[in-house]
Amino acid sequence: MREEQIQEAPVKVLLVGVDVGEEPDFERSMEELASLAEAAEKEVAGQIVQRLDHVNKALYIGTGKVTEVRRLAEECGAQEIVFDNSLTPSQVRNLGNELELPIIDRTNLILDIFAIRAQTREAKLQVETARLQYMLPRLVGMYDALSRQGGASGSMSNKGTGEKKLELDRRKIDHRITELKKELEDVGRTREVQRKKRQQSRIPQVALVGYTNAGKSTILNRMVEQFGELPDKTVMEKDMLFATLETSVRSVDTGHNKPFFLTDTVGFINKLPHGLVKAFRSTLEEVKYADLLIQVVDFSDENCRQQMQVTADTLKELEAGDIPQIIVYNKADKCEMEPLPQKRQDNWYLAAGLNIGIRELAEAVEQKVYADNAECVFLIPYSAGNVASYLMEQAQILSREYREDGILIHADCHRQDMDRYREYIVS
Ligand SMILES: Nc1nc2c(ncn2[C@@H]2O[C@H](COP(=O)(O)OP(=O)(O)OP(=O)(O)O)[C@@H](O)[C@H]2O)c(=O)[nH]1
Ligand SMILES: [Mg+2]
Repeated sequence: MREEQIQEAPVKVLLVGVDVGEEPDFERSMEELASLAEAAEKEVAGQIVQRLDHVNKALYIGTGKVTEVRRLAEECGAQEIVFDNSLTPSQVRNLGNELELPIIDRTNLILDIFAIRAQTREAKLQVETARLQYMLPRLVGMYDALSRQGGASGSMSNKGTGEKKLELDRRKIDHRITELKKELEDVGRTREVQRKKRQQSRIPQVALVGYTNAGKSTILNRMVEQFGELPDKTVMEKDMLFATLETSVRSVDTGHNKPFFLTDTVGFINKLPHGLVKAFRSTLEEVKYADLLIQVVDFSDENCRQQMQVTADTLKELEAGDIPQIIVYNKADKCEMEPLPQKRQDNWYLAAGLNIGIRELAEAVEQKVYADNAECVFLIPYSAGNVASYLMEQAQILSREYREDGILIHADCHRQDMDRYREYIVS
C-alpha cells in the first residue's frame, strides 16, 4: 500500500488521430497507439479523432479541431498530447503554442519505450543514436523558427545568435552520433565474433521474426524448456508491445542429434521509425544471417494480414526478404480451430502459449535446416588427420572404425562437406 503511494502517477495523455483514408484500419491504428502509450508507462485519459481529406500543413489537425482538443485535454486532465503519425517540426511547434502542452508523436512514443526497456549497453547506445538522429532534422525546424522570430523583430543580431547556437547544437549532436557509432561498432564486433563462431560450427541458425506481441519469445521459451541445452535460460514473454529488445540466441536439440540455434528478436510494428531499424541494425543482423526464419503471426488478431505485410517490408529493409520461412499462425487457440496443431504446406497453426505444437514445429525446423544433409561413408587415411577431426566436429558421426588403411567414418553431414571431401567417400 505504502509502495503504491510512493510510486509516481503515470503521465496522463490525450490521443489524437487524423483519418485521411490512407490507413486500411484506422481504428486499429488508434488502439495500437493506446497500447504504445501504455507500454511507454503513460495513462490514456482520452481520445479524439478527425476525418480529413488532407492533414493541415501547419497544425496537422484542422484549425477548428484545435479548440476541441484543448477543451478535451483540460476536461480529462491530460498532461501530454500524443499524435498517431509523425509530425513535422513546425507542426510540433505550432501545436505546442496552441495547446500549451508537450506534443508527442508515434515515433517519440516508440523511442520512449525503447529507452525505458533498453537493458544492455548495446541497446542503450542504439536507442540514444536513434533519438539523436530523430532530433537532428528537427533542429533545422527550430532554426527556421528562430530565424523567423529574428526577422520579425528586425534584429539581425538575434538571428545570428540563434543560428550560431543551433549550429553549435547540430555539431554537438553530430559529434555524439559519430562517437556512438564508434562505440556501437566495438560492441558489434564482439557480436560478430560470436556469430562467426556459430557460423563456423555449421549448426544451422534459425530466427524468430514477426510483429510485436505475436508470441516469438513464448515459442523460444517453450522450445528451450523442452529441448534447450540450458532449459532454464528463458527470456521475458509478456502481453505488451516491445517486451523484447535484446537478441537472445539459444541452442535447441530435440534428441535427433540435429541441433540448431534459435534467435529471438525485437518485434516489428507498423510505422516503425526507419532510424530505429537502422540503429538496431547490428542486433537485427542476426536475422540476415539466419538459414531459416520462423515468422510468428498472431492469428487471433483480425489485422494479422496487414501485420504480415509490415513484417515482409521490414525484412526486406533488413535484406532478409529472401531467406526461407516457416510461417507460424500462433494463438490459434483463440480462433476455435481444431485439431491443433495443424500443418498446411509450410505453415503451422498452433498455440505456443498452451504448449501446443512446439515439438512438431521444432521437428519441422530440423527437417528444413538439415534438408541439405546426407549420410555417407568416408575412409580417411591417417595422413589426413585434419579432415577426420573436421568431420568429427562438424558432422553427426553415426559410427567410426579404426582400420589399417585409415578411419572409416559413417556420418550424416552437409552436402558442401561431401563435395569438399569427395575423394575420401567410399559409399
Ligand atoms: N492465447 C494465447 N496467448 C499467447 C500464445 N502465445 C503467446 N501468447 C501470449 O501473447 C503475449 C505476447 O507473447 P510474447 O511471446 O511476449 O510475444 P513477442 O512476439 O515476443 O512480443 P515482443 O517481444 O513484444 O515483440 C504473452 O502474453 C503470451 O502469453 C498462444 O498461443 N495463445
Ligand atoms: Mg518477445
